[in-house]
Amino acid sequence: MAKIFSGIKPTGVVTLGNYLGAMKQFVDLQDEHDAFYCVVDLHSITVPLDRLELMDNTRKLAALYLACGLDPEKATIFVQSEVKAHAQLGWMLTCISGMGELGRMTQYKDKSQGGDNVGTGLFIYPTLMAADILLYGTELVPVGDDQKQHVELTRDLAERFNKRYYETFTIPEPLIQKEGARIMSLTNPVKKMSKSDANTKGYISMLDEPNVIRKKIKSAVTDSSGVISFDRENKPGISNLLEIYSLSTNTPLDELVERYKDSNYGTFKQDVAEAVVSLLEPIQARYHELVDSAELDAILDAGREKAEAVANKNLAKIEKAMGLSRKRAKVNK
Ligand code: ATP
Ligand code: LTN
Repeated sequence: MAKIFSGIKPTGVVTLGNYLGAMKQFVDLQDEHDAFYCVVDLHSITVPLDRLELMDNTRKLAALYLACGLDPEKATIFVQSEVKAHAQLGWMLTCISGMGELGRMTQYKDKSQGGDNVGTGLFIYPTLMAADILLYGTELVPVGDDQKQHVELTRDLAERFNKRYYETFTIPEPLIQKEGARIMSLTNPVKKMSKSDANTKGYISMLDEPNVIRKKIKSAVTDSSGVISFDRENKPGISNLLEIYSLSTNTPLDELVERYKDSNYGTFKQDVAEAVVSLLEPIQARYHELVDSAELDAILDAGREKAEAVANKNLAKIEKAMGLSRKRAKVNK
């Protein structure tokens, strides 16, 4: 069973892009792998956030993980800040990283654009992400396309550490699915669907009401050709809707293209909207049962214990490898 780690930030809403690009894959992978899924709250504080809002977001995201089908009997589900080893290893990896390589991260470049007052946390964010991954001996990291560069940096840091100290870390690989890796904005289909989009029409929240979903899809930007076909370059809007439809109903893309070849954008959009509503309704119902429940706390408490046991054991070895120990012991593998 390969070891898997992934995480989502509890920042604002969770979008359909997060679900189709990441969470859906988390669920599919939990049966056959040793999976750790984390609510990465320490990553959320890289930008200013109201404390009560962050607390609510953490619960909401954990409830959504479960509502989407993550099963605590199969996967370890926990909150990052509750396992202190993440911050500890994050610092250790920051110390072997370079300003140049961190400055080249596109997420940092995008998020720091135009601000004079860019937080240091935003800059060193990828070393904390590397710590999340490396702490568990992770082999595979299921993420959307935008995180590939961070996983590559994680690999570089792990290799550097292994060379400089002892052979300590497993070198992880990103696991990026072919479809759904990049769900685009509904208002600007050449930009990724993002929870940080100021225009709420650009994304579908996992908790949007059915009528809101219908309205957003109805007003999604397309093109004027009137032909329903998959061509990401020339027809980004329609291709994005086809991809959303395909993933929401587990129907192959070519089957949908064939089905709608003589149809029109109006009918097509209505059907996409109904597919998304049918996907999200049961998830939302389960979410509402869980979000304020004691069951959620019990699951996260158990998840923390399981994660902590693995993380602390591995951290002790990593600290020794780096020399963070009073005893001149050899690394015991
Ligand atoms: P932001 O939109 O603020 O940059 P984010 O949604 O990318 O945030 P996270 O919440 O941490 O950041 O993302 C969690 C996972 O969702 C990551 O694996 C990311 O690659 C994936 N993801 C996010 N947006 C999309 C998208 N539009 N399409 C596919 N996958 C996505
Ligand atoms: N950086 C990621 C979130 C994230 C993550 C991780 C993903 C933090 N730690 C570990 C996979 C593995 C993002 O911005 N989406």
